[in-house]
Amino acid sequence: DYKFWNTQPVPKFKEPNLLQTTNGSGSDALPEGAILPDEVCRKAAKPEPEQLLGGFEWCLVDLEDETELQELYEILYNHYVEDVDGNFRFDYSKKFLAWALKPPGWKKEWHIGVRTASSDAGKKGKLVAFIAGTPATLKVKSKTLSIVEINFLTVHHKLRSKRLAPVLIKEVTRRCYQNGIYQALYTAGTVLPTPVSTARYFHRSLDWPHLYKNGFSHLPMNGSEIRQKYKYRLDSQTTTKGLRPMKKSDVPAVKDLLTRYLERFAIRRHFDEAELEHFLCSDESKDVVWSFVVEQEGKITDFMSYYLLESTVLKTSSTIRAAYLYYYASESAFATPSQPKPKAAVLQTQLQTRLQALMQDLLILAKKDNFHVFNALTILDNPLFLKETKFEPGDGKLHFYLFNWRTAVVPGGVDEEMQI
Ligand code: YNC
Ligand code: MG
Repeated sequence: DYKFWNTQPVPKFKEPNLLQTTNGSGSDALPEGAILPDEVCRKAAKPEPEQLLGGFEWCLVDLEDETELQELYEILYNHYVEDVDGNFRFDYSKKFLAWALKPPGWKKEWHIGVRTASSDAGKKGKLVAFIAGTPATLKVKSKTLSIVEINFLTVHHKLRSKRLAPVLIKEVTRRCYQNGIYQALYTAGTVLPTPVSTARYFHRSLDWPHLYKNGFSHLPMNGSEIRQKYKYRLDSQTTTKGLRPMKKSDVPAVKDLLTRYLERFAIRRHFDEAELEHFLCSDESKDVVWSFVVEQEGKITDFMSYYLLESTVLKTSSTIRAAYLYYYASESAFATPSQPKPKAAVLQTQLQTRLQALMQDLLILAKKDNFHVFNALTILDNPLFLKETKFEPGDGKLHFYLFNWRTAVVPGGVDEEMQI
C-alpha cells in the first residue's frame, strides 16, 4: 500500500496523464512539470537529519579514503541487488564505485551512510546502510533540469523491513533540497509509484559454457551444448572500417554526435565535455568502461561504449563477467546532404543496418576481452538490433522513475512484441 511513497511528490498509479503516451495529453491530464514548487521544497528542508533509532548514527562515506571505499565495496558485495531468483548478486568493483560516484561536480555530502554507534571513540561503527546521489543534467522533452541521480540504496540484510530505506531516502532528499536540487532520477527492479518507463534486460551469450555451468543459461529443449556454442560463435575480427578505441581528443566530436542522437528521445541525459570525458575515456573509467569510435575521412560517424559489471554466482562463488551496453550514437540516424528528405522508414532501416553491424563488432570486442555475456536494456534504439544479434530476453525488468516531476509515460519496449 506504499505508506511511504504515498507521502512523496511522485505521480500516483493510474493518473490520467500517465495513461497517455508521449504525444497524447487528454483534457483531464495533469500538467507536466514539477509536482511541488521549488519554494515548497526549500522550506521543507530541515536543518538537521532525522533522528535514527538508538544504536545507529549517520555518517558520510569518504570515497577518497581507501578504507571507506573498501567498506562501501563490502556492504554492496554482501547486501546489494540480486536477481529475482536470488542466484546472482552484483559485484561492483571499487574502481566502478569511484568512477560512478565521483563524476564532475560530485558532492561528498551526497554519499550517505548509516553506521552502528561505536562506544570506542577512536573506532568507527560498522557501515550498515548506504544511499548515493550524483549531480546530472536531464532533459525531459523541452525542459532542462539540474537533477540528482540516486543509486546504490542498500540496507544490511539484518536490518531489512525496519523502515530504514525511507529514512535514507528522506535524508538524501533533504540534502538535495538544501543544495537547490528538487528533481531526481532513479531506477529499480521493484515496482513503485510510478514508473515513467519500464525496460526489459536482454542477454547475449559470449561464453555459453561458462553461463550454463553457473546456472545463468539453460539448455533449450532439443538443444545440445555443442549446438549452443555454435549458435553464439563470433568472428575473431571486427568488420567496421575506421573502428578504433576512443581518445580524449574525440570528446568534442562525440559530444556533438551523442547530443544530437539523444535529442530524438523524450527523456535523455545531457553531458558536457568534462562529464563525457569522465564517463567514457578518463583514468577513472579505465578498466570500467570501453569506448570506441568510428572515424571515416577524419570525421567521427559512430560511437559505442560498454561497462564492466561482474555478478557473483551465490551458489558457487564464481563470477560472471558481464558487459553492459552503455551510451552509443550513430550518424546513420540522420539524413545526409544527398538524401534531402528521406522517409522516416528509410532512415530507420539505415540506422538499423548500421547498429546491427556496430553491435556485432562490439560483441567481438567484448568476447576478445573475456566477457561472458553482453547485457542490454530495451531502451534507446536497442530494439532495432537485439534479436538480430542474438540477445535473448531475461527475467529482469528495470523501472525508471522521476522524483517531483510529472510527464507522460515513455514506452520502454516491454510490450507484447518484445516479450517473445
Ligand atoms: C527501492 N529500490 O516500497 P512503501 S535501486 C525505493 N527504491 O515503502 P524498508 C524502495 N524505495 O512501499 P528494506 C525500494 N525498495 O511503504 C523498497 N522501497 O511506500 C520502499 N535491497 O522500507 C518500499 N537496492 O527499509 C517501502 O525496506 C519501503 O529494509 C520499505 O530496504 C529496501 O538504488 C532496500 O535492491 C531496497 O538493500 C534498501 O531491500 C533493501 O527492504 C535492500 O522497510 C537490496 O522502501 C539492494 C537493492 C535498491 C537498488 C536504487 C535506487 C533507489 C532510489 C530511492 C528513491 C530516491 C528518490 C529520490 C530522492 C532524491 C530526491 C531529490 C531531489
Ligand atoms: Mg529497514
